[in-house]
Amino acid sequence: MPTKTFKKSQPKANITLLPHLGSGTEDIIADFKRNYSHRLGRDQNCRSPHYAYEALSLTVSDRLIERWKNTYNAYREQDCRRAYYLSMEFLMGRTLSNAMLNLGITDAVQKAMYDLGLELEELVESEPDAGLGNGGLGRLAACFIDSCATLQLPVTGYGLRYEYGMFTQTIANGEQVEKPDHWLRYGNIWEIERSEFSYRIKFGGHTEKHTDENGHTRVCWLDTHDILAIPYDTPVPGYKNGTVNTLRLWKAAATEEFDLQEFNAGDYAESVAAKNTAENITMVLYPNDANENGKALRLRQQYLLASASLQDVIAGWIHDHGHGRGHRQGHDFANFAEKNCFQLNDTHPSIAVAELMRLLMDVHGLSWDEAWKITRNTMAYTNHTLLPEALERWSVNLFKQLLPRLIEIIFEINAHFLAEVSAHWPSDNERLRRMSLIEEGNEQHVRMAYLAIVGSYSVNGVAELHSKLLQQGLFRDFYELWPQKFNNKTNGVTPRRWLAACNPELSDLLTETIGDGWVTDLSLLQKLKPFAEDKKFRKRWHSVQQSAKQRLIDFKKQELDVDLSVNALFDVQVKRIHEYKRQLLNVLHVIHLYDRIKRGDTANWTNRCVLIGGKAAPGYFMAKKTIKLINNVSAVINHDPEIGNKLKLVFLPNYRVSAMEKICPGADLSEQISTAGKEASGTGNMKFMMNGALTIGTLDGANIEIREEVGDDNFFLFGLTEEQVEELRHHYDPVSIIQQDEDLQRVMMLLECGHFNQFEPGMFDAVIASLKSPQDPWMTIADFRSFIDAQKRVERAYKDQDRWTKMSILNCAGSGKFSTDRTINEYNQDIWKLTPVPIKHG
Ligand code: 26Q
Repeated sequence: MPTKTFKKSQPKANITLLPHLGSGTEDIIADFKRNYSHRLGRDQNCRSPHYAYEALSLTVSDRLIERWKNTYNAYREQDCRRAYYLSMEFLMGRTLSNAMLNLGITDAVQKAMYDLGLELEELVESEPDAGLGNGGLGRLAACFIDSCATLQLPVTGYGLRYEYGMFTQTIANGEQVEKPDHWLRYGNIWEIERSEFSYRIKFGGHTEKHTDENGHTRVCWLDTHDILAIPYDTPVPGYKNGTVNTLRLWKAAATEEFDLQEFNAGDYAESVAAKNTAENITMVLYPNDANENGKALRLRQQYLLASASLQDVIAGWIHDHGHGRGHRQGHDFANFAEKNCFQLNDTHPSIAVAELMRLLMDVHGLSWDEAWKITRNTMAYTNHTLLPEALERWSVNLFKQLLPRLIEIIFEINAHFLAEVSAHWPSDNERLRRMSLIEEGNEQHVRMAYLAIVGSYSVNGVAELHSKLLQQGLFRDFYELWPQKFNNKTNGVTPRRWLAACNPELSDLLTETIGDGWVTDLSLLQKLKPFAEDKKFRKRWHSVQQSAKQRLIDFKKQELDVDLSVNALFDVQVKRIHEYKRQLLNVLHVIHLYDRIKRGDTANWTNRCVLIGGKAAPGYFMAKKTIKLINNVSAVINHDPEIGNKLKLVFLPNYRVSAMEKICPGADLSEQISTAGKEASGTGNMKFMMNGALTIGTLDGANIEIREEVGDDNFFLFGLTEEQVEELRHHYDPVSIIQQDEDLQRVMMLLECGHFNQFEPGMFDAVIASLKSPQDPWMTIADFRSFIDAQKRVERAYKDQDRWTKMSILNCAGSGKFSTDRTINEYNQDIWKLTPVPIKHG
């Protein structure tokens, strides 16, 4: 382990002066060549584009690092208030093209590579995705840190450096097969290991009370099995502004005495195996996008993230503010809450509430009251789900074994909290039971969302409807107690990745038409509105859209054995496979269209190509069945000559960030069809809208706000409202709905007679049963008719290509609200209260 500083006696080595690296084509060519031959040791005989990718990435990375240092120094010098985004997931995708865009060197690099006889596109494509997240929540974290850097806010992302990211999905016989994603196999040139900032993380052991020299009771956590958290830093560049923020990801490692203990016990093999247990902690991302409860390894991961990140912030604090020596321990934390805040990305890092208490009291000697005041003024919690079954609960017994000191603190927080509740609602025992951080029952559980709410000064949902429903439903008691804590922050996506980088042709057209200000002020897209009436402009828009569709077809050509035509309506649903997202409703519609073609009902037909993609959690039975159904229906439809170009159904395997970058520019129609009241926000909906797709959707999550922005005429609305869904629950009768709808009856008949599983009897029984169950929480059948009617409106609109194009322009023009720049400005104004830090740059 490298020591933290040079020996005091040594003079400061003069090794920190950085030469400024030029960004012209010639500079890039020279550095590329040097990196390729000297650092990587490759020559013209090397066939793999991977090393050219690495040489270029090193070249680009070197240009980030000088700005990175400047940013780091500026934050330290100005002693500014800072925020930390704590997240178990950062779904970053690829880095190279984003870094080039934000440095403003894409054109120079393109030319440099051309001069070298290389295809930039090919190098970019050889970068693996950093898939350290499941879906929406992880990608939101990535978009957020991009916007923080662009807005020049001093925000650091803290997460875990999983050795294996989100699994790779392949399809065999129509079914999902998971392959491990060893994304670090060929190294990761973007990260820098900083072992000098490693911390010890305790697990197990027991606690003891003792009285210190000042007569205060102190708790010691003893006989622990420690592991080491080692940080790896990745630069996060702002858009052409000199700011480079940091994403710091922790890797678990064995401590030195870990080896020694076992070694002294004489068993070398045991020793190496034990080392593995430590290093396993950050081995793999849990591939569930809803709660899979109870796994000890997951709790270890969460605690590692919380503890290492808090220790890191506190160490930095003491380093910069630790001049209060001579005072009683703890004095130095007087301004800590003024200068620091932590945003918790869902409850996953919420053990941070108890860990900050522990560090402040047990390590730094603060009293309970002092520590609690700081904690409650530094933590802020974002919720991402309305499904009660997805709220995290951890067994108290597991906590006692793994984190005995933390469960003590949680119980004490609960005691103080329940006293507060009692004072507010005297002798309301039912309320105390409901609000307790500890759920009683056969086994006690910690309600992590409640811990997060109690320990935070801000609690937010991620779309207006979602935030409203949290206040009226899931967190109602807490809202009654502390209404001022609750707020909404509607999600967004970064327009750099999700428009400027992924759709260069559309970007050029936008910039030519309204200037380039939209890249950092997306509300300027409003200026496009008048152009919707301009026939020449519409023609250009249409041709840009068509060429994006062609690029999508070309990208998928090798993989898929279907012929797709740019003249068909591209109808796309890509997202995690989940019952509440209702991919099944989409399939019912496809089967209905198939049935119409088969019975000759094809007057005025609109050719349609339905693309569905997404991963199922490996243990989620119904989600896996849904994938199988999509693939089986697809096989029947796509191989039927009678169907031809009228209808195609394609399952897009291994949906991920880099796939979405090709998919969203090529979509005509975006499917956002969740059961109303179930999708917290959605963010794919925003990416599609920004790229000119029209939405067919329910009044759910951010769809509501999308419709508000673009107007009812430019949005295909269908389905029950959240209130209607809740009302219908009492008397939902899908079987009678089916009986009363001939089209639906025929669709169900095709499913039930095994038309799509001729040699696989019973394959879809569970799917059929769930659709027909009066208990079906997702009420797919209830929205069938309304969905079919909305799809007919889609077809009519698409027939009139000019009208469609107009609507497409207006969708893009209305998407300004959904930039994470707007979202982050709101977080900053209402919660973080940071001042932007300008960075000098050349
Ligand atoms: C929890 C415990 C154990 C293992 C895994 C998990 C886990 C992991 C990921 C639970 C949930 C998630 C991810 C949730 C998620 O992505 N939610 C989505 O967040 C988006 C961003 O706010 C919203 O737009 C979506 O509506 C919401 O579903």
